[in-house]
Amino acid sequence: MNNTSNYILTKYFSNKQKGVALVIVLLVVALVSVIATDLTGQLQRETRRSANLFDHQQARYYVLGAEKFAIAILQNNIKESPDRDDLNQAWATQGLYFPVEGGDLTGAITDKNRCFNLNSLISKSDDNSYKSNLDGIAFQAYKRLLVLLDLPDSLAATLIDWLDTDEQISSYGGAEDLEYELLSPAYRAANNLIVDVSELRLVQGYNNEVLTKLRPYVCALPEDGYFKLNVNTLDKDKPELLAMLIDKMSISIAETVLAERVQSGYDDLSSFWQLDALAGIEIDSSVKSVIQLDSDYYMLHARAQIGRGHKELRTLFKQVNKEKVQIIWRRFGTIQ
Ligand SMILES: [Ca+2]
Repeated sequence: MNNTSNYILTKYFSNKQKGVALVIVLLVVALVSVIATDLTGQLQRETRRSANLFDHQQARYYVLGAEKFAIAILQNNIKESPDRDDLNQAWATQGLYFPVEGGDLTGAITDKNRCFNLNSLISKSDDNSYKSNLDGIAFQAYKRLLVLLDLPDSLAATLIDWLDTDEQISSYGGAEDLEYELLSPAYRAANNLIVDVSELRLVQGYNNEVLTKLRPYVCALPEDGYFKLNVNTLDKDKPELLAMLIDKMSISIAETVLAERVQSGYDDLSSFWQLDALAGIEIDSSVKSVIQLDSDYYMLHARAQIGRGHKELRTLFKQVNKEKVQIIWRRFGTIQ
């Protein structure tokens, strides 16, 4: 090979190496660009995620702040009015709205002595088992409530069996383990207190249609045998809760009784029982023991929206011995 050929070959390979190097550089630049873009995206996502978490955390603190505010209001209510609760008092103010930094906070307290406590259907006996009383006022009232809502009263029997400790069907239409074990998937009766009204979905006969009708009238307070209604706070649109107590009381009489109540409620029970609308109706002492002018249980529903974060809180309170306000349970989020 002569010198000229060597020169041409050297030049050829030198240019080829430069070309390969250029391609490699371009590839590296492209790769770095892709990595940089990805990192920027990740950083933006992380920044957004951190901001969302911060907003959620802020919203959580705000609803917990609302809970403290609710306790202070209820505590003050004990001091100012230990034996009487009505819708004119500060705790009953609905639709409170507080603009806060970065968003808003809303909250409302409702008393839970304006609904039928499902757990009143059973009582704990000396051997720590839960027993039902089919002759008791709670069972009789619940059966009447079902009928007033155009629901079958056999739903009272299935609920009693779901709650009571024994595995004996309480009355016609009841259901114990045997009925639930035949289902797919199979399960067993709780034989215990109901924690949330939504648990009724598991009880035989309580389908969506039943729950839609029943839910506004019932609650699940964590106390067996506890049946107490505050006539000063009963919803005027739910006369069934009054009519269910007395066999001879029609819905129209119950509506009249509730309509006559002024916003500040009754000062004493004797003036309530002496209402003209109740004249001629025999009131049993067991019914009188249910009707009260004060409440023990209250529910706070608070909601905070901060930026992209929001939090809902439901807290159940009890005024214990009219001395202090105790948190019974606290749930974040909406439970249906
Ligand atoms: Ca049972």
